[in-house]
Amino acid sequence: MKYQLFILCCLVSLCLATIPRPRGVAISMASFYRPDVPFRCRDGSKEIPFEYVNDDYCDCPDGTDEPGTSACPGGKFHCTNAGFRPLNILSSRVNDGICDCCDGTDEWDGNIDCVNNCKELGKKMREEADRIRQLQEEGYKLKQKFIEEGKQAKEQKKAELEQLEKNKIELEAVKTEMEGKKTEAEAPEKEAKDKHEQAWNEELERRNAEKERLRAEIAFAELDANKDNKISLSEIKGLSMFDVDSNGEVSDDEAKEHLEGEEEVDQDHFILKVWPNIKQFYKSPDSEEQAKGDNQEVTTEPPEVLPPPLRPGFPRHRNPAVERQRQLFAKRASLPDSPTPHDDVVDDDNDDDDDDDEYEDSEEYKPAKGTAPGGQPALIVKEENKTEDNKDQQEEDKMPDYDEATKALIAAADEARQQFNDADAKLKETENQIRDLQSYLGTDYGPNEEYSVLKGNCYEYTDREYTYKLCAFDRATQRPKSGGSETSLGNWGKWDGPGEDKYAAQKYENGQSCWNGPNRSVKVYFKCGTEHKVTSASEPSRCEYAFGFETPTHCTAPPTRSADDVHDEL
Ligand code: MAN
Repeated sequence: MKYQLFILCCLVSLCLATIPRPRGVAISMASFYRPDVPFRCRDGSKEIPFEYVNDDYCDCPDGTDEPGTSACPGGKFHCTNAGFRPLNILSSRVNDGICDCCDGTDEWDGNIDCVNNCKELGKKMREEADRIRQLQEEGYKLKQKFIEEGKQAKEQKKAELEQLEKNKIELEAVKTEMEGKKTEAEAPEKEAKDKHEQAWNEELERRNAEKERLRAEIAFAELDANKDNKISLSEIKGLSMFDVDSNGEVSDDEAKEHLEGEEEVDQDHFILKVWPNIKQFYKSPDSEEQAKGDNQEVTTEPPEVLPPPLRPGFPRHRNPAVERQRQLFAKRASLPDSPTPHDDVVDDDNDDDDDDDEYEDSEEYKPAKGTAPGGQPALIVKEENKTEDNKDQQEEDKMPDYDEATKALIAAADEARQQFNDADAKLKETENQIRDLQSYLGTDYGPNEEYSVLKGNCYEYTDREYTYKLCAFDRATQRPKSGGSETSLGNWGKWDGPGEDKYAAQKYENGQSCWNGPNRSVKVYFKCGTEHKVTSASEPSRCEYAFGFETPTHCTAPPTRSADDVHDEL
C-alpha cells in the first residue's frame, strides 16, 4: 500500500513538474499564466499581453507580471527546490549574485554558478524529521502509559479518600469516647491530688508558723537580758537596732513605741503584738555587740520549743532551721569562755560529745584570726553551712509522695490520658492524609492526568553559576555552585501556557523577594522528550526565571508521513 502510494505520488509529481509556466511561478499559480490569453495582474488592476510577463519591465502594481525577474520591487520568486522544500523569495534577490534557492534557479543569468544541493538538504531534513518523529512516537507511547497510571492513581486516591473519610468519623467517635474516659478518670485524680497538696500546704504553713513562733521566742529570750520573763523599756533602750530616728540613742518614746505603749511585756504579749512589728529589722543582740567590737558573747537560754504536732498523712521530720536555732542556743550556753549569766538554763543537747564540732558548724562560730579550726576561712565555713541549710530546707519543703490510693488514681488517669492522646494522634494523622489527598485531587495534572507522573519528583539543572531544582507541582529553587543557601524561586502556582495551549507551560510564583524587585518566579516551558528533565534555565529578566523541560507527557501523536513528504523527496 505504501509502495503504491509512493508510485502514485511520483507520477503526479512528474506531471506537475512538466506543467509549463513562466520562471518563478509556483505550480499552484500556473493556471493564471496562460500563454494563449492576456495576463491579468493578480490584484485585478490590469490586463496585459502575455508577452509582457517576465519581460524585465514592471507592469503590475503587485509585481505579479515579473515573477522571474527583479523588475518589480514587491515581486515574489518561487523556487521549486525539488527534493527539499519549496521557497518564495523576494524577486529583488533574483540574479543578485547570491544563491538563495537550493536548486539555484534564482541565479539564472549565468553570472554565477549555483550548485543544486536540494537533495542533501532534503535528506538531512528528512533525517531530522525522522528523528523527531521517532522521538515523538517513543514519547507518545510513554505518555499513554503515564495517562493510564495517572488515571489509576486518581481513582485509587479517590477510593483512599473515601475510606479515610469513613475512618475519620470512627476515629472522631473513639476520640470523644476517650475524652469522656479521660475526664472521668481525671476528676477523682484531681480531687485526691488537691487534697494531698492542700494538706501539704497546710502542713507547710503550720511549720512556718511554728518557725516564726520559735524565732519570736528566741528573740524574747535574747531581749530578756535579766531573765525575769518580761521585756522592759530598759532592755529595749540598750539596743541600737531600736534607734529608729538614728540619733545615737533609743529614747523612752522609741522604746515604748516598740513595746506597743507598754512599760513591759510578757512573752505572749511580745509574740502577739511586739514581734510582728520588729521582726523585719530584728538582729540578735549578740551580733549587735559584735558589731560594736565587743567580743563578749551573751548567751541565752534556748527557749523550750515543743516539737510541732504531727499532721496525719505526713511523716514527722526535723525542721532544720528550728533545730539549728536550738543547737545554737545550746552551744552558747555551754561555751567555756562565754559567761552564762543564768545558771538555771537547761540545755538538752549540750551533753553531746560532738558538741564542739556542731558548734564549729554553727553560723555563729567565728574562730580567731578569721580561720576555721581546720584552717578554712570562716567565711567559707559559714557559706558551706548556709548551703547545707538550704539543701535541708529544700528537702524539707518538698512535698511527700502521694499515698497509694492517689497513686492508683493518677496511674488510671495517666492511662486514660495516653489512650486519649493515641486516639487524637490517629485522628490527626488521618486528617493530614485527607488533606494531602484533597490537595492531590484538587490539582490539575493535565487533560488526561498524564503530568501526575511528575508529582513528587525533583529535577536538577546546573549551569555555570547555579544548580536549579524543580520539584514538580511543588517548588523551584536555586543554589549557588560555590556553596551557600538555597533560594526559593517560587511555589507551584498554575498552568500558564498561551491561549488554547494552557498545558505548554507552568508558573511557580511567590519565591524569595528580589532586592528592589519582584518576588522570584519561574515559568517552565514544556516540550516533548523521551525522559523528564530540565534542559535549560535562564533569567530573562531579573528574578524572573525560565526553565525548559522535556517530558514524554508533552508529546503529541506523531504525524503520519504525508504525500508532501514523499513529493519533497523527488
Ligand atoms: C541572586 C540570584 C540571581 C538574582 C539576584 C538578584 O544573586 O538569585 O539570580 O538575579 O540574586 O539580586
